[in-house]
Formats: sequence, C-alpha cells, structure tokens
Amino acid sequence: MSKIEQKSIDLASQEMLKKAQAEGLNTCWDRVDSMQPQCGFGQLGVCCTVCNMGPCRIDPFGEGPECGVCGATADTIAARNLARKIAVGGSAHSDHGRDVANTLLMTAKHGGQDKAKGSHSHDYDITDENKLKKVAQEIGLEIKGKDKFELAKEVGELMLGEFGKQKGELLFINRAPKKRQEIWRKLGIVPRGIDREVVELLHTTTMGVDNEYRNLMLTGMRCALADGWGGSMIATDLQDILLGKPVPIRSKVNLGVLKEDEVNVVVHGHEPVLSEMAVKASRDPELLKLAKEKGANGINLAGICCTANEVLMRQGVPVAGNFLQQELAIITGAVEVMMVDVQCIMPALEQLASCFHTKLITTSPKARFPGVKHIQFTEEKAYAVSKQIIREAIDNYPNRIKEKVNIPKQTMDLVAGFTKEVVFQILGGTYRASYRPLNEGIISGRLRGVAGVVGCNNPKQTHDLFHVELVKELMKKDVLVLQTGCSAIACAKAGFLVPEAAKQYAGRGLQEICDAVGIPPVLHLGSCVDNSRILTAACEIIKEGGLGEDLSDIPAAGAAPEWMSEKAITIGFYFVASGVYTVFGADPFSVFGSKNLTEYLTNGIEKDVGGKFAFSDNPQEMAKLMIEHIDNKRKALNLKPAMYA
Ligand code: SF4
Ligand code: MSK
Repeated sequence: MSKIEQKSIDLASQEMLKKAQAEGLNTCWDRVDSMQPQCGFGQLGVCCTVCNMGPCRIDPFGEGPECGVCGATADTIAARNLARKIAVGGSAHSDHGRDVANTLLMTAKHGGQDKAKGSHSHDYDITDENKLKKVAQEIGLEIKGKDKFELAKEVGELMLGEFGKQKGELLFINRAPKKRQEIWRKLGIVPRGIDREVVELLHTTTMGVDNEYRNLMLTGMRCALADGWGGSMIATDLQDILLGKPVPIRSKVNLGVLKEDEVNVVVHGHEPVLSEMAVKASRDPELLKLAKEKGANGINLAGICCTANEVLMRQGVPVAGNFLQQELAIITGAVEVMMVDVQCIMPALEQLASCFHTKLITTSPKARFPGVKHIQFTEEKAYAVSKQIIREAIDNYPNRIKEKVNIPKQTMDLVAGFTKEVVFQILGGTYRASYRPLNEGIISGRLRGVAGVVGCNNPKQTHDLFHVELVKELMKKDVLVLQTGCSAIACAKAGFLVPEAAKQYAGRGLQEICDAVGIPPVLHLGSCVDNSRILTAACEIIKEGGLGEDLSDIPAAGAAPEWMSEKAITIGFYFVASGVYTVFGADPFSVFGSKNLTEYLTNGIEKDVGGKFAFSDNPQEMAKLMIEHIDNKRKALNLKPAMYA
C-alpha cells in the first residue's frame, strides 16, 4: 500500500502522512508494509506456542504435519488461539470496570467522611444520584433512608463482588430478555464471576485440556458475556453514576482541533477517571494564568481513541482522531503532552515523540514505556496529578519548534452523548419517555432496522474507508446506525454525526424519523465499554413490544469493519452470543486454517445462540449482508418490507 490516498481517506491524515514521508518519520503504515508478507500460519490460526514441545504449525494444504507434537489438530489449535484472544479482550474491559468500581467505593468513603465533617474535600462526587438509585433498585438494594454515599458504597461493593463471584449468575444478566437468559442457561454459558470466566477460559486452552472446538467456543462465549453483560456494563453504569450520564452534546473532530496558539494536551487510551480530572485542570484559573505567562492563549485538551470518546460524551471535549491518528497527532508538532492511560497506545509513540518537543506521559501502573516519563495516577490524588501533567504541558509550550508545526485545517461538527436513557427521552419526550416511536418506525417499515457499527482502525486497510462506506450504505437503506469507539470517530469526521446529515445521506424513511425528532442518522453511544449501551438499548426495544421476544428477533445487525484489537473479538462474541448477526471486516479471526471452526462460527453457532459471524473485505458487501439479514428478520416477524428502499 504505497500511495497516501490508499492509506487513509481522511484528508487531515493524508496531510500528516505526506509530512511523515517528507521528513523520513516512520508510522504504522510503513511498519505494516515492512511486515509483508505476514505469516501465513499466523493468519490461518494454525500456529501453536502453547507448550514447549512446540512451536508447532499445521500445513493448511495437507502436505505437511496434520497435528502438533501433542496431537492437537488445526481445529483445536485455531479454537484455542481464538479463545485466548476472547479472554484477553474481556480482561481489558473488565479490569477497566473494576477500577471504576474501586473509584466509586473510594468516593463513597470520602463523601461519607466529608459529610460528617460538613465539608466536601474530594475530587470525585456521586454525580448522577438518579442513576445510582435506579441501579441500586435493579440489583435488589433498599434505597429508602440512605444518602447517596451510603448507597454508592453498597452498589460499589456489590459490583466489585461481581468480579470474584464463584457461584450463581452475574446480576446484569437479568437485563436480557427472559428468552435469551433461557438460551444461555440451557447451554450452560451464563457467566458467573467475571474473573472466574477469564481464568477458566485460559485454563481450558492450556496444553492437554479442551480439544473440542465447539466446547472451547461455548466457554469463550461465557467469558465474552461476562464482559458485555458484566465488566463493560459495570464500567458504563458506574462511570455514569460517578462522572455523570451523557446527554447530547456538540463538539468537533479531527486533527484541526489542535490549536496553534494554545497549549495542546492530548488524552489517549480508555479510562475516563483521570482524563475527566484533566478536563477540570485544563480549566483551572491558576493553570490558565500560567499558560498566559508562557505565551499561550489557553489550554486546549483533545482526545484520541476511547478516552476521547469518554470526555467527548460527558464534557464535549474535541476529538483529535481515532486509533490510526495517534502518531499523526504527534507529527503535527503542536502537541505539548500526550498523556496515556491503558489500551490501544502504540509503543512506537515513544520514538516518534522524541523527534518533536512532545512529552509522552504514562499514568497507569499497568502501562509503562521504557524511558518515558511516568506520573502515576491515583484516585486519591486525581486532581493534583492532573494539574501536575497540565503544568508539564505548559512548561513545554516554549519548547515548541515553530518550523515543525503543521496543523491540518480539517475539523467537522458532531453531536455525541446518546445513551439508552437519552434515546428514551428524545423519541418519546420527557413526559412519555418511551421506545414506542422507534419500534413503530421499524414495524411500519419507515426504518428498515438498526445496526451497531463499532471497532478500531487497522493499517492493513485504508483508514476509515470501511467505516464510512458501510455506514453510508446503511443510512441510504433506512437503517439507524448506533456507534462507539474509533468507528464513531471515523463517521464523525465524515460528517455523519450531525442532524443535517440525514438530508444528505439517509434514505427517505430514516430522514423522516431524524427530522421528526432532531437526531443525526448515526448515534454516538460512547467508548468501547459503552457497547453495553447498545445491548441495553436492544433490550428496551424488546420490552417495548412488537419486535419479538428475544434480541435475535430484532431486525438488527452488528459490524466491526476495521477491527484490530482482541477486545473487538470479545465484543463480537458477546454480540453473537446475545443473538446478533455480526460482520467483521479486515482479516477474519485467523481461523480459516480450521474448516470446522470456520463453519461453526459462520453457521453452526447460530443453532446454539441465534447469532453468527460473517467476514468480508468489502464494505458494500458487508452492508449487503447486514441488510439481507435485517430483511430476513423483518420477514420472520411478519413485518412489511421496508417502506421506501
Ligand atoms: Fe505443539 Fe501441542 Fe504444544 Fe501446541 S500444545 S505447541 S500443538 S505440542
Ligand atoms: S479505542 S479498541 S482502537 S475502537 Fe477503544 Fe479504538 Fe479499537 Fe482501541
């Protein structure tokens, strides 16, 4: 992939790639080229390093070994490799959820102490008491006579207990339709404790344990469900309680949000507990004064990846870019500090930052880079740590080398901040909040159905192309699109996340709905853990009635067009295990070396859980597959065909 236009469709990114090329700077696009050809055994999933009798590899053409030293076949090896990825992806989201539960507990403790003293001294607060009460009631807690800190303590303790629970079922499983719960129970895949499911899945993949691909996938689904209906859902709900539930909010996206005359601080990673404090610190009068003294006109905070989505949803902080733009942000030469927490942070940033004045600062004890400045974040000192990092950025502003600065002009308006609760109100109004209008829209055929389009970027594909082309096609066919993660950022840059986009891109039916309620045709629901919002919104559709009894009945489909992370695999599995047809772009999950496993994932699994996977390396074909599926579901519900398209 040598031409810059083939590397990214985004003009701002193309400009930075040209700069990188001119200055001899290495990016992931160069590195992916230098990797070619990538290992065929790895791509097919038939390489095993599980034990020290290996590494072993199976010849996919049947001319070499048919099994490893231990006798493991391609089916076992590919299924074990995939199962390990599910466990890793689930552990990442869930560890995030655990940290939020701990922050909630700490807030409850400090809040209680402060109340006794009659003062408020702590950095965090219980921001959404209503959601706290709702969650508390839902999980069986008595709310009467308890203040918000007492209740937060009880909720936090119960939620934290979900990680180590040895028996029983995860509490949020109850949110799923009854029919879905029964399917899971029958198959024995209702998750128990989140940690337990990750450990058990890893155990089954060790040498000489589970050798049956279907069983490995069932255990994998239980682990993935523990993420989607456990770790991720806990992260989303507790973050809303702690930091506030998002509401529709306008902002801007793309590298042009970086400012020539201000101190630029880029937050990158996934966890909002520190970045929320950084937003606060960037507005601190003392620090703004300091920035002025250093010659800057202000402090400009912008985000990359899902930390960006988190602070966008709640604070309207502009987004500098998605996953493949992390290096490009540094190449602008205008970033004083890039502060990173966990996940999706390229190790290459360290070397690249050293070519500019940019300071890379790590903040999590879980994620250190050799030779990179580390300012450890602790919940107890969240604001002080944030101020220290912003101060570092201000002090670094005079070191910016003017000749090296090149900020692309491109920005785009967007509206984010959609949640299950917000959709209720927008569709039904404050006094009769309901999903009825959405269900009616689907039943009448004005809306063909709903799609969740999520996930990363991958330099093996043209940056943003799959997201944009797929979503364009879905809108045209009257499919309402729900998005999270880097996919939402890609479509925001394309201008799909504003109400006016309906006129330009949506089919007539979707346009009518968007015009009536004033929403964009593509709704931004947040970060990767917020895929749980898509699950809960789907549950509301079922509860509202008229579209079946189970999630698998809804005319809906999911997609991860440019995925790269193990987390995307886990998300795919919890969607499929919840009954959703899910299409993956780029390379499949490295399973094609096993015919049986491939057949199970794309067909057999449907008999077990009602959802299945499809793989395609063409966005138009992905759209076609999703639309066909949606139309089939409409037929199965005896609904008329889509009204207009
Ligand atoms: Fe080879 Fe079996 Fe060991 Fe894998 S577990 S490395 S296939 S001997
Ligand atoms: S950040 S997991 S690249 S979506 Fe959530 Fe983006 Fe994928 Fe990371």
